[in-house]
Amino acid sequence: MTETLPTVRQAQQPGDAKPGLRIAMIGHGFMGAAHSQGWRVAPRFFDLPLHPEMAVLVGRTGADASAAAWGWGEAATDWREVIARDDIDVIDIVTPGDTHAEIAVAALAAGKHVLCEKPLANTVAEAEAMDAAATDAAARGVRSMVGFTYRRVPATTFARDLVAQGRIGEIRQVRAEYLQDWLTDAESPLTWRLDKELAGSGALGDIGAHAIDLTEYITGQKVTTVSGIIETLVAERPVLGEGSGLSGTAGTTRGPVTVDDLALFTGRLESGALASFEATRFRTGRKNALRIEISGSKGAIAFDLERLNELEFYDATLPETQLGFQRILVTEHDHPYLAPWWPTGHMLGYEHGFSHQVVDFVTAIADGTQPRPSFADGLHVQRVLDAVERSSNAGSAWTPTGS
Ligand code: SOE
Repeated sequence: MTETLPTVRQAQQPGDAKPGLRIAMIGHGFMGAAHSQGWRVAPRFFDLPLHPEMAVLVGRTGADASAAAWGWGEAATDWREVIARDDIDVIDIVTPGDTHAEIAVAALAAGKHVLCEKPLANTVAEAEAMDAAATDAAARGVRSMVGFTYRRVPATTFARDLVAQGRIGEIRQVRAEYLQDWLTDAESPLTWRLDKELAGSGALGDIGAHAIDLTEYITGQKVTTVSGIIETLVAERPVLGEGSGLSGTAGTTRGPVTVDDLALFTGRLESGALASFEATRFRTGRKNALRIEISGSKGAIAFDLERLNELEFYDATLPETQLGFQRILVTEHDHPYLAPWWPTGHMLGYEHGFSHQVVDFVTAIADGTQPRPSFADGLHVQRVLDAVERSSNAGSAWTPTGS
């Protein structure tokens, strides 16, 4: 069969009449690199209604080098000055969680659309303030979205579609886990993700938040009550010597780890179905395994981020002789987000979710609709995280999430 190649859209050419959308990104760690890739690549492959321009990269130190490397027009050091500029339309927040609320609330008040990395904030109170600011801004046509990027992996969106079409029937059980192992070495240093002041929580908020959001996204149901336990496995580590984030090196003195390393919890969905969750950065050998398995009355689906182009689907309505999980390669042009990419069978990777995130956010801005996940969705996840911590403190008591 002759394969029709997708039309690859070239970068915006002079004379292309699309209105511009000028972006300022605040922060330039690992997520800054990933978001930059999204902003740069999305308009080259997708026919966006507005043309994102990578205008300013903001960072207290070293932003010049990152801006040059990732293709931002200029670098700046003061986010308040950048938010006050008339030539900026969007603020993209990729800083540690302790600054999300202050930046987002200020940006929304200044009439800038805001994309904010997950988890939305470090506390429920901060997330509530952000949600209130977002509601107020929405009335003025200003949009906001939280960066739960794994919703934008074609296979997870396709899983959501199958569930919505009733292909697995009534949901009876969910197992969701996010497993990494980058902290198994007890001598790896105290980066900001191990500091409660900066990160809010540990594995729970960093990666457990993804497991919660993905469960709610695919099932279309919220987690209403939880029972959990969180634990710190290595209480002290070398302080940070050189570098930062995931690539920081160990210094000579030691300091306390103030966040959880492992979070185990069960939750009830709106329908009453039970879900089990696990978030750990200590699962030896698992590098980035965000896995979800959903069992229903008519079938089941299973996804693993380490094999992100695949979705397992079990159709229990087939004759017994044909039963079995089928492995669907989610690379067809008719699968979600895939039309403008490569010929059938040619895989996508981690970074494509960030382009899809840009597509959805920019489209919503142009259409004047509320993009999802909204700050209200982010606030809800924050309440689930908070309920897990409260449950753990109360000896794993069942604790309503309040949503
Ligand atoms: C580190 O644990 C991390 O980068 C998370 O912060 C991201 O949200 C996740 O996507 C990958 O792992």
